[in-house]
Amino acid sequence: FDSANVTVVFVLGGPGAGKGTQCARLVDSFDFCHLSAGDLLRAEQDRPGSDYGHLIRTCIREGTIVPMHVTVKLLENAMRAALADRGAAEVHRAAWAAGRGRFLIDGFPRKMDQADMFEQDVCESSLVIFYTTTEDVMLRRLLKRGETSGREDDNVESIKKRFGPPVSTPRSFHSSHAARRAVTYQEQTMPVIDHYRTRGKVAEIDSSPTVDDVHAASAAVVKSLFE
Ligand code: UP5
Ligand code: MG
Repeated sequence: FDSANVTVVFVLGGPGAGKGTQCARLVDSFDFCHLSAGDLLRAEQDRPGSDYGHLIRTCIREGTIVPMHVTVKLLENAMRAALADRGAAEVHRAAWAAGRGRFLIDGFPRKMDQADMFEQDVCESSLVIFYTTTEDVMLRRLLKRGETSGREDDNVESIKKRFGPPVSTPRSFHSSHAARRAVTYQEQTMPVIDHYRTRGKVAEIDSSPTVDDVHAASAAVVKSLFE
């Protein structure tokens, strides 16, 4: 993809931080195409004939990260489809009609190797929106969503695995348990944030307030990208 024609915004934050909710609002305000890596993986998992269904289901339940080539390919395909679809139902608006694709990539990259692969093979990102709140808030939101979501990972056990061990966990604990334990958000995703932070691309937004308030903060950041 030519970054001259495509704007990519990564949206990161812990499980239940509100990525999907905020992306939906940003789509309405800025004509983005919203691609959730988790949603694409769940769709691939359920696709009859997929070679990856079993692998994806296991990773999602265990809160581990699906091998990156699977996720990057799904994202790339979805981006191509959206660009080819320009002018059609979902992406009919001004920015796209003028030949510029705008993508919100939600829940990706969660690991440094994914970030490198995406930027090399697909496109550079312009901005990383990073939603932060406490694990308490995230846990409460996910358990509430779990009452109706049908998501296999909206249960206490999977949620804890998705959070990963706290950053303060002693090293000795990691070395004996890391191989078996899902070490996800804190250990793997934080280096991605740090990487983009040194490049001045991270907008950190507190996602504890109401959906409207978080949206206002998010819209202000995104607006500056297009001015
Ligand atoms: N809610 C949201 N905002 C609120 C607010 N301000 N006030 C009150 N309530 C609020 O929100 C969660 C719930 O909170 C909703 O009910 C919402 O109404 C409410 P949501 O917007 O859905 O949060 P989100 O951050 O999107 O949470 P999600 O559970 O989707 O985050 P995860 O990062 O855990 O899930 P994702 O789908 O991205 O990934 C799932 C799994 O896929 C991963 O664990 C991993 O196994 C796999 N994966 C990969 O392997 N590779 C990838 O690149 C991506 C995913
Ligand atoms: Mg989500």
